[in-house]
Amino acid sequence: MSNFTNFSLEGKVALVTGASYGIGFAIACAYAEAGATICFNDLSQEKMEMGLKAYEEKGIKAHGYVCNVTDEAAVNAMVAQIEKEVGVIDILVNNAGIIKRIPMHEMTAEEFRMVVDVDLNAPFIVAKAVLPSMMKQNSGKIINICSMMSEFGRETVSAYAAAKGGLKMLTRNICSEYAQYNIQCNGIGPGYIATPQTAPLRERQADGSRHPFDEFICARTPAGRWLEAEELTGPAVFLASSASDAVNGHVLYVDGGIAAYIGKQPS
Ligand code: NAP
Ligand code: GCO
Repeated sequence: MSNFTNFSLEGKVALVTGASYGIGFAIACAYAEAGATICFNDLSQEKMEMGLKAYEEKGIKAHGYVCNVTDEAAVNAMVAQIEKEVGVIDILVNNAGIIKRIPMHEMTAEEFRMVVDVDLNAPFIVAKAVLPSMMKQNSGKIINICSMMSEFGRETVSAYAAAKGGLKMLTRNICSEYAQYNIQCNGIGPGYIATPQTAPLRERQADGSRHPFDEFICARTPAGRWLEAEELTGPAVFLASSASDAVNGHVLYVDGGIAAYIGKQPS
């Protein structure tokens, strides 16, 4: 089958975690456009219903679930319910994530554990829940949403960087252990995306000036701008489709060139 035409997700069932809005929502909408049936979860009934409405407004009949991805029993129950009422999950996107921006010497161990629980332990839990059916059908796609912090550190994000660095290695390990079942596990490493998660880094200052971090990121990104969630969707469809069956254990950085760039030189 030609790789140039097989980006279709027709007939596939996709689960995107934490996808009521933000990056997960954008990826799920693109998957629906490529032909997939969309399943997503959120932490609250309210946010999940908000998500369902947002999908409906785009003409997408999504299947929404309330599930905390750190709760293994709840995840297993959600996956079983999806398999019963929708079908075997062909594509998993581990998207749900949190960040806490606290200087490490001020961060409590509990705060560190909370971030690692959502950003690393949960991708393990959800991937483990979908693997048995993928192994049985001898096919599957697992995509972990990593980060520039899978490669770089910065002040105040010790827990997040540790988790996202671990997620890069979990991605490689799932590849190593499950490629024999025709399961591909890859990561997407977004650059700096304009979503609620980064809104505090873009807020206008009291005097109306740009946030210092906003200026920093635009200088650190060769594209000179924040990226949009929709700019992740082409790579996400590629990694979910048969066009990427020979791509495994890879983290695809969709970062506007950040990883290649030392930063804007003084003019
Ligand atoms: P976001 O706007 O904060 O959305 C995160 C989503 O995850 C929300 O729907 C949230 O639900 C959900 N979530 C959080 N904890 C959960 C849990 N325990 N169980 C279930 N759902 C949970 O984040 P985003 O910017 O779209 O980022 C999505 C992913 O991309 C994250 O993994 C993030 O680390 C990663 N990422 C983001 C950027 C960026 O620049 N934005 C760049 C690189 C990587 P609630 O709303 O109910 O809390
Ligand atoms: C931060 C940002 C980043 C982005 C993203 C970059 O505080 O540095 O939130 O961590 O979310 O992970 O790839």
